[in-house]
Amino acid sequence: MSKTTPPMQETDRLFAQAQPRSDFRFDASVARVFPDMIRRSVPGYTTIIPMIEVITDQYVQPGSHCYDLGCSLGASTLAMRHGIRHDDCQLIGVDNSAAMIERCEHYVALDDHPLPVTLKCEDILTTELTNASVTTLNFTLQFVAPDQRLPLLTRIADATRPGGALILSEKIRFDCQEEQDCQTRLHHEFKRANGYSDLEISQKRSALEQVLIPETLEEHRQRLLAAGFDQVMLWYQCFNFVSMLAIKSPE
Ligand code: GEK
Repeated sequence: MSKTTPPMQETDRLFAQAQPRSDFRFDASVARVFPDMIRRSVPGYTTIIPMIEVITDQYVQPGSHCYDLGCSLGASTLAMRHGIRHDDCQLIGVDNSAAMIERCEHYVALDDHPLPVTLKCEDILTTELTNASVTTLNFTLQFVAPDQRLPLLTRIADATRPGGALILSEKIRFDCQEEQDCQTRLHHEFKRANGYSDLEISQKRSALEQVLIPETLEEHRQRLLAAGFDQVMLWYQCFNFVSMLAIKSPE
């Protein structure tokens, strides 16, 4: 693909045919259909993305770094870019899927905002984090092994300037079994309304079972505080999908 050719927008039919169970991976076939897949699978995604711009605008600081960790094709990265009004900021998108980063480069090139974007094909557990004002984990932490989540969030909090923020969006689970069942049913109805069949829903669910590990809102809240953030707010919820804002107090 040339710099100016937009990647083809394909419909997600990855789980439409019966297939042997295997763990979900962010490979080239997923990267090809990703915009369609995430929009039809994650309730609230199309609202959260533009709000990332609004939140970034509120917390970005001159001369700081902004990170999008698990940037995929750059939807959240570009939202951050449009919220950054200082030309001395650095915006860094990180993803360990080469297929995602390769396509992300095209989306970034097609976007008209002048702030440079650095894309890194790296593991967010080891990528360098310094001098941050705004960091985004938009549906990425859920794919990190649970025992690695506190060390990662602590590294982010340590790298965040006073007055800076972390936007954390996640699929969550509920302690109350009745609520868990109800919210899961509503999520599946959302997917059905977006054209996914029962077979697609159940095959995707089992592919994600060992890969996407959801936690409760309270587990997230407590861990963000333990990591070094001073305030945690829930700013969005749609069924079992939420977005939180974790803030480090100004000095
Ligand atoms: C969006 N934020 O469109 N290191 C680097 N990348 C990782 C790691 C890791 N350890 N684990 C997972 N990823 C995006 C959507 S998708 C969410 C984010 C979803 C990457 C993985 O390769 C994938 O691209 C992304 O995190 C999660 O706003 O698919 O539900």
